[in-house]
Amino acid sequence: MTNLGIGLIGYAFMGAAHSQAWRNAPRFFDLPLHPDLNVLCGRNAEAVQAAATKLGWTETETDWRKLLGRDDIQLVDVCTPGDSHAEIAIAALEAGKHVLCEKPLANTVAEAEAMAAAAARASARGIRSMVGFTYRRVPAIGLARKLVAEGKIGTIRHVRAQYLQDWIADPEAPLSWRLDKEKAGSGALGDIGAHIVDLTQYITGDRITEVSGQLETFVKERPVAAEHSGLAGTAGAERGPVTVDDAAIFLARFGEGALGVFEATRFATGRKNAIRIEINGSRGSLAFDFEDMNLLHYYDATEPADTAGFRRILATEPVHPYVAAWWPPGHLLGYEHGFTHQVVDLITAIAEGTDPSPSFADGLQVQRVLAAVEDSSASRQWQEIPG
Ligand code: SOE
Repeated sequence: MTNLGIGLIGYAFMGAAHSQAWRNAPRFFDLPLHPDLNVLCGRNAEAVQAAATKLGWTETETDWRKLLGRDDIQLVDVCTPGDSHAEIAIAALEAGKHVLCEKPLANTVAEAEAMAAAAARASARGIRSMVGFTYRRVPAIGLARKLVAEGKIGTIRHVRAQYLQDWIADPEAPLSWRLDKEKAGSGALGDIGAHIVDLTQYITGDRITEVSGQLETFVKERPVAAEHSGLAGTAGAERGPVTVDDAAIFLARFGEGALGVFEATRFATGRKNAIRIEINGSRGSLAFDFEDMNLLHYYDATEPADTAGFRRILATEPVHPYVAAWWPPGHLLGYEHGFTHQVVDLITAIAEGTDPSPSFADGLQVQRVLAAVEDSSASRQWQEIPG
């Protein structure tokens, strides 16, 4: 078996999740290439070394350009804030490295366009790229997509999607990079709204064509973080402005005629990581909530009225996507498994010489939807999604 040298940039929340995925993938899946956790990269030498020791990386670098110059790195995994995605990913692709880039693909449509163009050029040279819309790899989501593709719910009429968190509902929760437009591009819209845009399009196999949205920033100023990592931080004495949206809502039209209602917020008190998707079709419905992520609810409208009702499918059978590699039926998967499935699919595509999905072009299309929601909120007009 050939080895695939991995270089990961970033070691906070996403860096840890990706590290676990690279480590676990060959332990549970039969892979055509073996990922080697060669280099962890971050700017602070001491902190990156501590993270490397904890997360299982062999060496460290403090300059991502040096990482790109190394012969023992064939794949660069970008887990930095959005403001550096384009520069790093494009340079990595040009250096002949495969790239996995965290979502949203970029902070602006222009950056995402440049990344998609670089990915297309690299693909012609056999270099692969993927954007990390991890939730696609939840088995129940894969099952939902399959049922839609098989026509089990017929023609889709309604798409209802919410991504609900509450980690900044407290007005004294400190500023993190996720609340800084320069770093993150947008707030709830890009951080979590991007996931439900991708997921609903993935499940339905359809695309959003127009949107009408509203954004709101409820808490306009917060304590500057004395320390911050992942979603947690401690408040310092100074205060600073929140420059992104706290919540985003939008209506959408899909290409094949469905109507969509979307909501992304970090102020849904009591909702920790609820990704709720309900799809109603002419022959039935599907419903999913990530807070109960092993379940898919399926309603078959063709069943006799006296026994029809939502069926609760536990997507933990070996026939469900990815499940056979893990535990016996019913032994449940969690948040981290999606990251492992993501790298399994990426490694497989690299070995097979095919472009994995979601591609940078898919990431660009999501970026266009996000930008259209922002434009709509500013103009108070419906906005079409170009392309
Ligand atoms: C924070 O809102 C966050 O970590 C997102 O950035 C991730 O994409 C999501 O998976 C969980 O929540």
